[in-house]
Amino acid sequence: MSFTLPPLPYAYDALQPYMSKETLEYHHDKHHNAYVTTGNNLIKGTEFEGKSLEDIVKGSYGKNAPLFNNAGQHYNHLHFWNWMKPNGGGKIPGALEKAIVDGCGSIDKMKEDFIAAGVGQFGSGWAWLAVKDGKVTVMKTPNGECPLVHGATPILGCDVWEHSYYIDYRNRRADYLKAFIDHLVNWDYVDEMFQKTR
Ligand code: MN3
Repeated sequence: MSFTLPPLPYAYDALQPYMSKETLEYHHDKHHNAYVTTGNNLIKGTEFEGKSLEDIVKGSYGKNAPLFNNAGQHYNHLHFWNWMKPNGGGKIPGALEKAIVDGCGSIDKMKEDFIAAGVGQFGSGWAWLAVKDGKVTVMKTPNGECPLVHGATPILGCDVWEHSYYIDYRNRRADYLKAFIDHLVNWDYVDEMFQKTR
């Protein structure tokens, strides 16, 4: 199975004013596309050809850094586009909301910790909500890593590489994360991933 770049699930201008058309054009068409193309070149002739994306991410971690970086970022971005939607944020489905309150203390505390994780990730990386040992928890990872390689299952991630926010927010990463969690998150997709962990 080779990697392919699906189209965005909404129009390039659909996330304005929180994420611009220009950001999505660069981020999806250039950055994500480069992970797909490079990943496809790197996987040729390796033991990972024909495996599922999740198995490639987990199997290449710590063994084949160039392949892991590109496969990991392909996995992260496939979900990232779906973790957002126009008029996002808002109501969190009931069972997921309860699990977040159980794991993180409250919805407000989860948002505060999620933003702090993204701001506190030195350099490039991701902020996450993940399910670990049955509990919803906030995590952060560097570069192309995701919770899958740390014994957890991601249910929400926010890309804090500068390419994700610098056009719209310049150096204000905290403002970007706040806009993401309050106005962009597609909680139905988060819930879909959460339900698969149950
Ligand atoms: Mn990115």
